[in-house]
Amino acid sequence: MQKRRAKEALEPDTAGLSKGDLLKLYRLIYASRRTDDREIVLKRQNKAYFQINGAGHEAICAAAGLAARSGRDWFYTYYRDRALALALGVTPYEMLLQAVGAIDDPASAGRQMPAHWGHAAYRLVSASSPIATQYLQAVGCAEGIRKMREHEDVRRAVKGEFSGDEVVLCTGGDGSTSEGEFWEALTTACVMELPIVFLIEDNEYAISVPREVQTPCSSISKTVASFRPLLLLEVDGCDPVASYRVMREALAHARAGRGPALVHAHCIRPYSHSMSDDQRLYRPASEIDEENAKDPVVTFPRRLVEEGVAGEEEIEAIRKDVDREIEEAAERALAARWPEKTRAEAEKFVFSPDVDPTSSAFATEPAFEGEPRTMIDLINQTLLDEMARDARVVVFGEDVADATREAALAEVKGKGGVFKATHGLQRAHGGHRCYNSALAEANILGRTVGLATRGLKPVAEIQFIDYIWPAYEQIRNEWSVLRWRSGNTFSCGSVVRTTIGGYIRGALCHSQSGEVLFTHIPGIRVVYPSNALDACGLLRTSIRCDDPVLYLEHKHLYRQTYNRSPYPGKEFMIPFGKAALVREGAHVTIVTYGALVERSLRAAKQLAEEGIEAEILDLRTIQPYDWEAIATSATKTSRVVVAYEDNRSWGYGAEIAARISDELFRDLDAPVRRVAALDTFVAYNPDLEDVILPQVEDLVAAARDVATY
Ligand SMILES: Cc1ncc(C[n+]2csc(CCOP(=O)(O)OP(=O)(O)O)c2C)c(N)n1
Ligand SMILES: [Mg+2]
Repeated sequence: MQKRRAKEALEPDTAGLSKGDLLKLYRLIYASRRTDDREIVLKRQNKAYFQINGAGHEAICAAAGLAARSGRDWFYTYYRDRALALALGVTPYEMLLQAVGAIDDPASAGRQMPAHWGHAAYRLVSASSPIATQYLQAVGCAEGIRKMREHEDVRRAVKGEFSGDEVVLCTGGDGSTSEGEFWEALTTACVMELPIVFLIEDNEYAISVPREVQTPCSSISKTVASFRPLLLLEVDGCDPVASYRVMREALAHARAGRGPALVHAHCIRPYSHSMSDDQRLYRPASEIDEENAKDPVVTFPRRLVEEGVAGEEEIEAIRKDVDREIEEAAERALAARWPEKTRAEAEKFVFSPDVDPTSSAFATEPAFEGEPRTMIDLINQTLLDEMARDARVVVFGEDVADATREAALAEVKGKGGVFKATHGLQRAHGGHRCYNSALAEANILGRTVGLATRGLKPVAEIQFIDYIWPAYEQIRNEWSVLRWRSGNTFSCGSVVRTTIGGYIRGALCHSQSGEVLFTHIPGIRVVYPSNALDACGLLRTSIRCDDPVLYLEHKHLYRQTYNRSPYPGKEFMIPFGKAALVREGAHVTIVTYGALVERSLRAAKQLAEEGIEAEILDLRTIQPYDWEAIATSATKTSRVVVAYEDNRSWGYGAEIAARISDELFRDLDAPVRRVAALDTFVAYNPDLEDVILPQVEDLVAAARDVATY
């Protein structure tokens, strides 16, 4: 009788959760804490090499997992989300496999630290370590979902299951909201009214830095209150029932297509930031004690008993069962196989193991049609045709659309990019396939990753490489590495086109090169065509392969008459890593690419008048590059110049020259010489620009020196 009364009293507070659900919540909360505890022991025994805990975040995380739909919604998480991962279906055993670095770790196959959640079966997208990169990727994923919801062409083209009303849940800490990417993500989620829920787990600290340093009035929900349309909910994240109610409301809001939601959940951090941190060094004991009184591992079972939902013995039975499961999991994980200690294993999944853009499948014959056209024209035509062929292809970036306000299209010609590379794409394929992004480069890259993960094929544009740097975090730590770090369970094959290079009086912020800052990153293909025909064939390969491709378009080459070509047809492709021998010669090899190809040809003409015949190799793709062609030519001429437009020091030529001296030393009759820009910036004044960037006479002098050495 008493029990029933207690249950009735509980009724309004259970948010529709049954006893079974409530006990499940408790089990998740307890299992999360105990898995942390077991992992901490493993770390102390040096059997795990890193540990970061989810302590104090279990209630909101378990509730979020229960409110969402595992395997149908998409999840972008952060390291405190152990209880969320458990709720989605990841087992303690799988978590401990990651802790010990086992090959069967489903998140990363031994590549990632523990607590970097990932599981393809649950659409739990592989997490990286930068604290805010997930926000923009989640937005990209939600953007893909919205396109699939509203546009049949996209929906039909994207492979895999689409549940119609799937949504994205993206989590982060209070400190992470200080990063610009959080604000960029929130902005786009609201502007595009995306089906996404942001969950901010606020434990008031970012390692030792308290929230008053990070957030105006110390409250992220107050700070974002003016964002529209954003459903804003605040909750005690230590109360699993209240958390469930709020998460359910937020997810239902996004699911119904009413736009994004943000849940601000107040959590605690009883275990310090990580095992490398001791919060007693910067937090008074009284503050920690006060917080610990809210610990859901203690308060929730007490409440379940007090409110008559369960008896002590039921709670105890859950604890015992979880303890046993975790102990077994730890024993099995400790016996689990490691990855093979081989180079092959270490390099596996840097690129797609299934689609090889260097293969002959990407070597197709041209079927020329029409008059010769410029490089910019053929890039445009290739995009137009690839979009027609594959509705997964979406083009976005700054100013790429013809006109965002589609009503204007009837009256105007359309913008189509500051160089016109994307002109007419929106008109031909619709505003959902070619559209303007916010003026924010990290936003473009992060969304590219998310769109590609959801199965679309973004071909994004960064207007100038000079402005790509805010996106470098996404490029370096996310775009390049998603496949590798997830053990090939997630990937983001996509293309980022950007303009590069000088000789246009563009001064320092419209003339930069910097390509080595990308070729140096594993996992990215870097394409750098020197003429219209190659631009077409290589762009098609970039779109049809399954790797991240940085496609560099030299502004100076866009409209030169000397590099024009008739359109080679809708199936024309050039494989990556195959140089073009653009001139044969016996005396010296010039290895080059981009704008220096034509300059090298001019230099070769002058050299020929002196009796020096230069052989010129156009690399066409600089990652991968055609070592075989370089070695063949270098062995033939025994004399090599590497010419590139970027700053000379630590540049592309350094790597090529180093490899030539390493592997072909005996074949050389002269030192390898580099021709490159001065180690300064590109100046506006024409004379200064001429001095700074490599010129024909520099090439002539270097080739003559090497040829006559
Ligand atoms: C971009 C970036 N900068 C710094 C770090 C190092 N770091 C890891 S966690 C963390 C604090 C994050 O605080 P918060 O977002 O509040 O999450 P919490 O750890 O409190 O749950 C920092 C500075 C990082 N991982 N990424
Ligand atoms: Mg925090």
